[in-house]
Amino acid sequence: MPRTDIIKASRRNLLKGAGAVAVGSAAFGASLAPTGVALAQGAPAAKGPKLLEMEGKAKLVVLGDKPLNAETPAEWTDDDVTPIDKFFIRNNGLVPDAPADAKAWKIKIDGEVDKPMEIALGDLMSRFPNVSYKMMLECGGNGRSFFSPEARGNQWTNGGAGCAEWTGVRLADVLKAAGVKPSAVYTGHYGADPHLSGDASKPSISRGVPIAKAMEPHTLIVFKMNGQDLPLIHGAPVRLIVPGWAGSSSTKWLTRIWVRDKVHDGPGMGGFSYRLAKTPIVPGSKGDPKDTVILEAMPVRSVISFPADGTKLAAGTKKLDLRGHAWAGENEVKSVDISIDYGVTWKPAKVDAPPNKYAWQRFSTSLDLPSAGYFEVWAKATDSKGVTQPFVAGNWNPQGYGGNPISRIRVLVAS
Ligand SMILES: Nc1nc2c(c(=O)[nH]1)N[C@H]1C(S)=C(S)[C@@H](COP(=O)(O)O)O[C@H]1N2
Ligand SMILES: [Mo]
Repeated sequence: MPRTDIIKASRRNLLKGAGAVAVGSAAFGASLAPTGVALAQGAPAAKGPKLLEMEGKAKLVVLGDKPLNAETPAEWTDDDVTPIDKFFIRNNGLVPDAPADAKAWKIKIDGEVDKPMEIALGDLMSRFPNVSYKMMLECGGNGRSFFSPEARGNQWTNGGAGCAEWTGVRLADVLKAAGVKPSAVYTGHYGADPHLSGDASKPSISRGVPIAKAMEPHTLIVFKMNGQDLPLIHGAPVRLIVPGWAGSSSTKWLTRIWVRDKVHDGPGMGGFSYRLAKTPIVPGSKGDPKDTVILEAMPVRSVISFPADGTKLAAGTKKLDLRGHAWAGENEVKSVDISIDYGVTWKPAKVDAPPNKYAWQRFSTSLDLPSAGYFEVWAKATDSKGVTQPFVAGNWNPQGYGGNPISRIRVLVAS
């Protein structure tokens, strides 16, 4: 009943200043300085959004063109399995050409293994058991835009994450077939995407994971996404999915897994890349790469998928149905609490069990709205270790990892 219209509810439309119905973009924008009281999570109003125009993809919010990075608006995270067209895109280099013969695509396994091998994708698919799981892929920089002062990199809100159904073979099965030596410590992953400079000898990025994570039964070499052949932009014909961890080790266009006797040192492993401050540093300070540690599992996070930020509700509305998703890296989400009074009081939402480990979890509730007027709805997820989302992005670091403040939307009940 009560939900009349969405006042150009999406952040994109708010930013465009389109449709100043009842509550205009200016009214919202002005109250949302990072240090202000109202902390609802709109993107900075100064930067107009650019929307993705790509065949097979929805109009995602483009954060950068070269390399291409685009995020999923919160109101498009309502599906239990993120459709391919709504799934975020994160590239560090250029997109390689589609292979003429996907089954002939070769993957090399070498380094600390008894039997180094080069296996064609077609053989890999038939030789090892195929498994499917619904699992999160989340960019290490998801939430970066919530840091103050601004941290370097793509200004993701909460849209650098999605939960797709991935089909592939277990990396563990392939590594076991190659015979992992006791000296194995870490993996180093390589993809076929050319470096931005066009220099094909330079990997655009090459990250890896500790051997234990590589052997975890949900870490997959994947060739299908939501039951379809992997799309080129998501790594066709074959990629890694290292669920729950920073997405950067989920190498697209996979060509090689180098099993190493030490922590991998490819591009994206050093400096401040995908690293957190070992001890807290002064926000905005230069920092020292020596005082950082590798970002591994992603922290607990929630996103409100319904209603959209900026929704205007009809006069007399007393109830608001709210939905969203929450996830927590290696851990399960145990609770999600909702506040409509800036964190003074909290009400637990219903949280569904995940279909399998590493899938996001649905939360839902019905809220009582005490009056007409402006409300912020805040959602705070807590994981199985008791770790909860902070009110603000803390533990500032130069490239902005680990920003997971409670999620927020704004609604206006007409009077
Ligand atoms: N070869 C290759 N693999 C890559 C990347 C890349 O730039 N090149 N980006 C990584 C990063 S940082 C992320 S978050 C995910 C994004 O995957 P998606 O574009 O399918 O959403 O892919 C990872 N795999
Ligand atoms: Mo990423």
